[in-house]
Amino acid sequence: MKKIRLFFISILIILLMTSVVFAQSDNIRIAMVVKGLGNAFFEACHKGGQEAVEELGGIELIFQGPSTPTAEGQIEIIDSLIAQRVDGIAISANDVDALVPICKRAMDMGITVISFDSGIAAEGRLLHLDPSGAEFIGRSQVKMVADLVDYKGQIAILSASSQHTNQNTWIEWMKEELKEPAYKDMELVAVVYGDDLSDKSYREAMGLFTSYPDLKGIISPTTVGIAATGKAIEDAGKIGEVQLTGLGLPSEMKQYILNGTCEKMALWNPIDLGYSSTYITYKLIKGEFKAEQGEIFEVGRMGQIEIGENNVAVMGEPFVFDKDNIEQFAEIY
Ligand code: RAM
Repeated sequence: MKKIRLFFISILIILLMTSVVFAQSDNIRIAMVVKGLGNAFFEACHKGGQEAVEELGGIELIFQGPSTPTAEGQIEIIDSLIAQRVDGIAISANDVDALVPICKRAMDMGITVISFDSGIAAEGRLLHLDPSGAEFIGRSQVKMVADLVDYKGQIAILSASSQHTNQNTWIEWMKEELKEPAYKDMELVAVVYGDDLSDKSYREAMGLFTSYPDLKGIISPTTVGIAATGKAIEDAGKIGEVQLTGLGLPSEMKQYILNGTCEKMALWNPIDLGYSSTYITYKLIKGEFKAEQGEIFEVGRMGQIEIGENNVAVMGEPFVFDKDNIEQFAEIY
């Protein structure tokens, strides 16, 4: 009797285990790999990814990132995602080249890889999704700071890491824009890197005040950097003396916009960015999108997106935030 019971229990366990395996294999597994954990910008991307999952169904979304934004940390994560045989990876990369070999390996294993936000070189991904045109972002950041400093004096850039593809591309365009005659009385005195870590960014901002006592403005094209710089300006008693602009999350910048530390700044909607990245990865896995230059695809609630040169797809123009609209946007992201 005992033996029969044991037999049935074992059969039950086996059945349960296989149903777990089957249940798992039904879902398409997509990993969103971000620059680093603890960055509210990427938490908003994650939220958008979950919205795509709810809409499309049958997806398990894995959200991962290293504790500090390094390429090494992301390589380790992708290595383990390959071992887990996920179906797709959407990555915001910490380095344009360093991630190419591991992403190539993932693609060789049949995993669909795209980059979003911060890209990897074309050989390492099927396509890259940019939230907004790089040239437009770079040039408009300079226009904003120029407006705030009356087109005169020293300015500096406080970026994320020196390896971050998105910030580096924007900075190249900022330098291009600064060549225009309108900026002849402005001087870019430094580009410093806070590595998308709050404390390092804060220290770099304080360092700028010491090294350049006449500094008039800072562009920080990173949500982590701009919030830390806002705090540094406040703590150093430099509100109104050093102007701040860049790319910031309304929820993190509200106080600095309202108290005049940062009169205006820009950003796109990170929820939409995460939604679109997950949506596109899913459709590529399903074979419904091909990732070919010139292809126009329907990305759910976002409408049509076209794949351009180098297989880069660009979403829309960023929003500009100031005292008039910051409170409304701070509620959303
Ligand atoms: C930070 C990250 C991200 C960038 C935003 C603007 O959160 O560096 O990659 O897109 O800022």
